[in-house]
Amino acid sequence: MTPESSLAWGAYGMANSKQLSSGTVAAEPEPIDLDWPSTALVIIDMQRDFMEPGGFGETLGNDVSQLARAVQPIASVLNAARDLGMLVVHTREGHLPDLSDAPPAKIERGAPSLRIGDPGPMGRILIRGEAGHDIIPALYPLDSEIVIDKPGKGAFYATELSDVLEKYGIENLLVCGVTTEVCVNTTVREANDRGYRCVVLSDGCASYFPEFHEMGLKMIKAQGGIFGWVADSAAVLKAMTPETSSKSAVGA
Ligand code: C5J
Repeated sequence: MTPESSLAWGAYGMANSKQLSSGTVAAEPEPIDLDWPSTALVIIDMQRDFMEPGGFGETLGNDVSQLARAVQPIASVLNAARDLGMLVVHTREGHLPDLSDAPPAKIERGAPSLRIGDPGPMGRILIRGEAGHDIIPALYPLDSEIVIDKPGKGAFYATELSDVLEKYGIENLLVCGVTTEVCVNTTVREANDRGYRCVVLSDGCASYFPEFHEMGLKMIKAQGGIFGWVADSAAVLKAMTPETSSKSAVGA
């Protein structure tokens, strides 16, 4: 652990003798040992614009109810991460009100019922500061948590995420959110190329297309984990929780 990461652990954590410093996650394609002080929970785009009627996701013709299944698994892992004092990062996809960071090729794409920047029932579609751009109440960030605003699908593109992770000595990412095959997959691929070990929560991700969700997870864990590992929230919680894990405790 670098000095920065021990600082992060102290700053974010309420680590005590009952809390774990590491754990083994029963993941696919194989179990992975994670050191919690150098692991961040990254929650991708759990925004009203994707999750609720009237937002960007629905304007594209999607059934937004397909995404609701990811909320409870994410909430469970988020609570455990907060208890452990892990670094928590939330991301939001969206654009500046003047659309200067939105490529015309993105705005003009397809035939949505409303385009990015148009006024909708939750404010302008996919625009920073509008109600639809915000994170859903069930997963709302604490003031101490990091929120990364991103103009693209990947959380590293045109954001400060690399600097944040480096500052806190992060080497591993627990990744969840929506949608599995778009922003979660793009972010995991970007992270993998930057040297992070990514564990994707299978039930903490969702897609408007269940078959894309399945394939999106398969693509990550295939070929010996070509982009990372996949585990469900129960397996991750088991590794994070003192009562259920056999791993070492902080100070033990
Ligand atoms: C999409 C995302 N689906 N957060 N964004 O456009 O996956």
